[in-house]
Amino acid sequence: MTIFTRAIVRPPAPNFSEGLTTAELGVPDYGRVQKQHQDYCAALEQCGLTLTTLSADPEFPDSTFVEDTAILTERCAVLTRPGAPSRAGEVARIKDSLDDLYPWLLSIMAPGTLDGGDVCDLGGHFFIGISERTNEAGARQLTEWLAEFSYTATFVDIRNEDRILHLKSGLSYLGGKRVAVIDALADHAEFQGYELVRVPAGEEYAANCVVINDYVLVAAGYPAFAGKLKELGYQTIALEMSEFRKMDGGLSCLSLRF
Ligand code: CIR
Repeated sequence: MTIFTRAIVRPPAPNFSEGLTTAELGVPDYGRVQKQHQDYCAALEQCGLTLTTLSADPEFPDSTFVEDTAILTERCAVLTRPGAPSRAGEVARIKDSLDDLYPWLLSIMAPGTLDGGDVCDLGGHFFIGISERTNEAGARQLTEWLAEFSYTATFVDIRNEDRILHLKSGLSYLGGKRVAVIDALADHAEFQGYELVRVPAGEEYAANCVVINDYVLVAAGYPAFAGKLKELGYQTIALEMSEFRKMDGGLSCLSLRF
């Protein structure tokens, strides 16, 4: 499993609630958003990560979801081209933070679109979700860039799964051959050969968990899934995510880890 040492985060701006959402769970409370983000950052530090904290950016209300703007690997980094027009400008804002870190900073170009939330790294093999945000051209470009660095990728078409925004809204890599997955995705042929840990019905939101070094970050309030992880021997850190969920965000979206 990759050892992570650093993460980039961007605190939510006061107009966070003006971002995109399909969730219909109400308007986020900014005080609670800030508290949940602070707790998230503290958890990343508990996992051993040193944080680069960018400034909140009210020009882009969704910009706290930094994961969507870049794909970071041990050998290269790829700037994305987000599928939502309102988020396109976020990429230029993250580029400065990555320029110094990655001699190989690549880009997804038009007509390709790709959101980081659709890209799951399983230790050198990548699942790329084809979604409302990530198109086949974007997925093909990423596959070609990754191949230059000896990584492989397969596509997972989630365009019929209207309950999830991104691939990683319904799936997470847990190390080895193990993948946490919601029932709606479990039958995809691409997952053959993997040990699937099913996320219990009713707890689908918890499928977006994040393995970082010795810990797994999980959303608080999903006890059956958290219990499964503990039975499998994982050390979990539960984080309240209610306000990010209102904007279709999950744990992985809030940082770029490397
Ligand atoms: C959006 O719709 O783009 C944001 N409100 C949520 C993005 C969540 N990102 C992710 O799952 N990687």
